[in-house]
This record gives sequence, C-alpha cells and structure tokens, in this order.
Amino acid sequence: MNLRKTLLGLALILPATLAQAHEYEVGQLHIDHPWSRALPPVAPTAAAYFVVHNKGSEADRLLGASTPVAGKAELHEHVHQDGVMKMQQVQDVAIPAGGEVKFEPMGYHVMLFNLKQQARNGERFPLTLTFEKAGSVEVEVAVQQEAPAGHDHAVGHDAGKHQH
Ligand SMILES: [Cu+2]
Repeated sequence: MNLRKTLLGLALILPATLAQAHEYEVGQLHIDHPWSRALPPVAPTAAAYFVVHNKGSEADRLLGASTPVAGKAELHEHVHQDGVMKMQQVQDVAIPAGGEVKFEPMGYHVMLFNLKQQARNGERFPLTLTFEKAGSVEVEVAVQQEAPAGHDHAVGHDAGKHQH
C-alpha cells in the first residue's frame, strides 16, 4: 500500500473515531451523544438514546421525534408492571430546569418503527427532536455495538429484550 492510500484510509477512519462523543445545543438544552444499538438487519425496530441537560431556569418538555429512516418515531419508557418490564408510549418527557434526563436502555428511549433499513454499526442517521420551549433540533444518531462509556451498566441485561 502506498502512502497516499494510507492517508486516504486514515481520512476515512478519522470521522468515525471523532464520533465517539458528539453533542448538540438548542436553546438552554444540551444533548449528549445520541446513539443507537447496532441490530441484525432483520430487526423490525430500533431505539435511540441520548442525555438531555437543561441549563436553563425553566422546565422544558420533549414532545416528539422524527427521522427519515423510519416510518414512525415514538417516545417510550420502560415500566415495571406486575414484576414484568415492558415498554409503553409516553406523550412527552419533562426536562426539569437545571436537571438532566437520560434516554437509555431500560429507560426512556425514542422507538423507531417501520424502518426502511436497519442501520449498521458505525453508521449515523438524522433524528429531529422537538421540544416545547427550545424548539426543534436535528441530531445525528451514532449506531454502535456497545452503550457509550458511563452507560456500561446497561450492557448485558437489555440485549435481546428490546422487543414489542
Ligand atoms: Cu420502545
């Protein structure tokens, strides 16, 4: 392999490496590392996770999400009911003033239905989040095998259970 090819290869790899941490700002909100777990191509749904920090003194609410890669996106939560974990749709998610809300496996998540195609590990797809006060922001969801650092407690007990 000549040097030029090597450099070209590095240039292609670099953005994926930098993708390890990516974040967004909208109004008083800070959105940290949107990600989705890489799933088999036949999986009918996917879920997106991220952390929303509210740096303002006013509470906000996440009202909904949309993405061109799925026919439908819903806000979901996991609940314990009669000793069973299950998912249910929620109309909105409150983001308290000065607080943060984690969207993570076994917690709140954006559920994606009617996927045109299951995203592959290392890919990214756009997701628009709409907040009551801060408005809308388009983020890129990084598709990866493992939960990001700091979310490792979730690895292992959510794999394979994320089904409707
Ligand atoms: Cu769900």
